[in-house]
This record gives sequence, structure tokens and C-alpha cells, in this order.
Amino acid sequence: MNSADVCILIPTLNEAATIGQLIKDFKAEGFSNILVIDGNSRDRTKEIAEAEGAKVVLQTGKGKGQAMIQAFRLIKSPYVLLIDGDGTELASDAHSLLAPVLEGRADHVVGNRLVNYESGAFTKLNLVGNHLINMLFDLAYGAQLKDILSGYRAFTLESIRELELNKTGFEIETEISVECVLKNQRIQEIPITYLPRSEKGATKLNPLKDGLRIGSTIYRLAKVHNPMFYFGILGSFFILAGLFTGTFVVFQWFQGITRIPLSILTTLLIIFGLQMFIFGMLSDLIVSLHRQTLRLIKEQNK
Ligand SMILES: Nc1nc2c(ncn2[C@@H]2O[C@H](COP(=O)(O)OP(=O)(O)O)[C@@H](O)[C@H]2O)c(=O)[nH]1
Ligand SMILES: [Mg+2]
Repeated sequence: MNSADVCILIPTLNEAATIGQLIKDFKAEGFSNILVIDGNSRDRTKEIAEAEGAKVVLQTGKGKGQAMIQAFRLIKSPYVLLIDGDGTELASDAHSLLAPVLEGRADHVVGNRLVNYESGAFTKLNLVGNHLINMLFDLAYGAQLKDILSGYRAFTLESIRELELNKTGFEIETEISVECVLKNQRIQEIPITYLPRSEKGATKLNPLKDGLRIGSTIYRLAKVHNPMFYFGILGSFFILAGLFTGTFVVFQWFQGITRIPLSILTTLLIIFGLQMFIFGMLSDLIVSLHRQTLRLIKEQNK
């Protein structure tokens, strides 16, 4: 492998405390093709990265997702290694992440932070949030991935260009993971070391706001992958509400009180809920037929 074939991609926003050392570490590991996509940092991130010999491009919009999508369009190297600029992940893990991609065994490799993290690398809230999000992902997509939010990944340029990516913020990792599953890519997870952030650099991620956004992204994207999950949750919600009001109506009826408007509401809630399940079944059918068509087209184009 020629190490220039691997582009080390680092999205940064105010990471002056760590970016210099990170670039040095990658050079020491034998990588020199380094692209920093910077979100107009107010500190010296850009200057430090340039002084260390990285190519720096300023992002045209806002958010980590927008920066990454912009960078994927610029890259020409056949392999990409994506890493946070905050020094929480190690350049020395690059080789084990890249190996499956370089050897053609995988299209996309995710560095799993949740096995080998140092104490303090995750706050309690972060850890619980990560586990919940991974569980939701498993439920919705049936893919046994352990760390879908990891920012340390290796993939081929071809495989990333195949994905339809639109998320501009911290939902980008979720969208990448979903799209990889949708596009039937060969995904592998490799444990990596995960360190606490340096005291000088704060995280840009808001655990509650971004966590909720990520959860809702997983749910909304399921509409076209696992519609039964999407409509089933909606349907269950209405049916449960209907059963709740229904129990009350029956209870009152036994006491000699007839609640006509509430009975009508109960009926509507349950019918609406059942209809959601029927939508789910129909959409499931459409999605599997569509997938079959896509597979045929892919096979014919080979
Ligand atoms: N270009 C760019 N990079 C960003 C932006 N927001 C965060 N980053 C970078 O993306 C990486 C991951 O963000 P971070 O705050 O570490 O998220 P965390 O690892 O989930 O806590 C870091 O290198 C950040 O500097 C942004 O809006 N634009
Ligand atoms: Mg980070």
C-alpha cells in the first residue's frame, strides 16, 4: 500500500490544543496526505495545522456533517481515514482500522470506542446515551453495530460516495451508519482506544439536544428501511391511547354511565392505530420489492 493513497480527514472546530500533535502522530505513522476541514475556528487551529503540513480547507457552511460532506467531494485518494481533531483517538490505531479496507475485506470500518475507553472519556450521560442509541439502531435496522456514533472510521472513497448524505450536524455518523446498512456495504467494527478530551478543549456536542436529534434521525430514517418499525411505533401509540380511553368507557358503562363522545374517540384511535400497521405492511412490501429491483440493477451493472 502507498500511504499517499490514504487521506486522513480531520474535521475541526477550535481544536488548537490538540490538532498539532495529532498531525505529528500521523506523520510518525507514515501518513502525509492529511486534510483538515475547519469550521472557521476562532483559535489558531488553521495556522497550526498548516504549519504541521496538513492541507486546510475552510468549510462553507455550518456543522460537522456539512464539513464532512464537503470534504468527501474534495478527496481524490481511494481510501479515507476519518478522525476527530480533539486528540481522543490515537493515530497508532490507524493501521488496524485500515487493514480490512486495504485488504478488500470491508467497505467501511468503524472504530468501536465502547470496549477500550479510559475512565473519564465518556460522562455517565454520554455512555447511557450511546448504549440507548445503539440499541435503537439495532431494533430499527437489525444490524448488530456496537458504536454507530464513532467518529473514527476507515472506508473506501467509492463506498462513501455511494451514500446519500444530507445531515449537517452531529447526526452525520448516524446517517452514514444507516446508509451503509441500506446500501448493503460490508461493515466491520474494530476496538480502538478512547481517551478523555484535553482540559483545554471542550466538546461541541450537546448531549441532550444532539442525543435527541440523533434518536429522531434513527427513527425517521427507518421509514424507508424498516417501515414496520416506523409505522408500528406510531400505531402502537394510538392503540395504547385507545385501549386507555376504552377501558375507562367500559368501566363507566358498568356503572351505568354511557360516554358517547369518548366511545367515538376510542374507536377512532384504535382504527387509526390499526391502519398504521396496515401502512407498515404495505410499505414493507414496497421497500422489499424496491430492494430486489436495486439488487438486480446492481448485478446487471457488474
Ligand atoms: N469543521 C467542523 N468540525 C466540527 C464542527 N463541530 C465539531 N467539529 C469537530 O468534529 C470532531 C468531533 O466533535 P466533538 O466535539 O469532539 O464531538 P464528540 O467527540 O462527540 O464529543 C472534533 O474534531 C470537532 O472539532 C463543525 O461545526 N465544523
Ligand atoms: Mg470527540
